[in-house]
Amino acid sequence: MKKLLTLSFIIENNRILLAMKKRGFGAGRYNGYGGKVEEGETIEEGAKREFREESGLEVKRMEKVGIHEFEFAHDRGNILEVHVFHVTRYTGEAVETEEMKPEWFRLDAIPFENMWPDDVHWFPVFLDDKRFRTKFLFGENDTVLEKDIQVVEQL
Ligand code: 8WT
Repeated sequence: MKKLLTLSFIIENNRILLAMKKRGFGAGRYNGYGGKVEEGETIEEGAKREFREESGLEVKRMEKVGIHEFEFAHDRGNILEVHVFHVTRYTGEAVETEEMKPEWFRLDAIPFENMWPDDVHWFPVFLDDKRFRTKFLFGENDTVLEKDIQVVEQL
């Protein structure tokens, strides 16, 4: 089974917008904005909706930059297919919600120790403005058991 999710980031002026997830899946970690794609919406529509709901920002333009396949060792066969977007035009200012506390980070000071353990592996490719396809297998405590990161011409 595959589940479709989105994950979106703003990068501007050598800073990236991350949000501390305050509750639910991934609580205690900085992350981009995203979530499940719902029935009846495209992946892009889902990405924009989640971005608006979680950040208060309205996406005007975004570009798909990567696709992850995440799998957990204790749940083999259940693939989380995560479509990653770079938001290049938006309106508004990020607000704190019950779910997320936004914070801008310099690109040379990304808090990888407080992020998903896969991020430290693929962010360099993302920040280098390359397109990517990855597969990660997670074990106990979300440790990375296996990883495969491919730079691709087209997604
Ligand atoms: C990540 C958001 C994630 N890794 N890098 C994530 N960002 C299922 S493992 C995982 N959510 N979930």
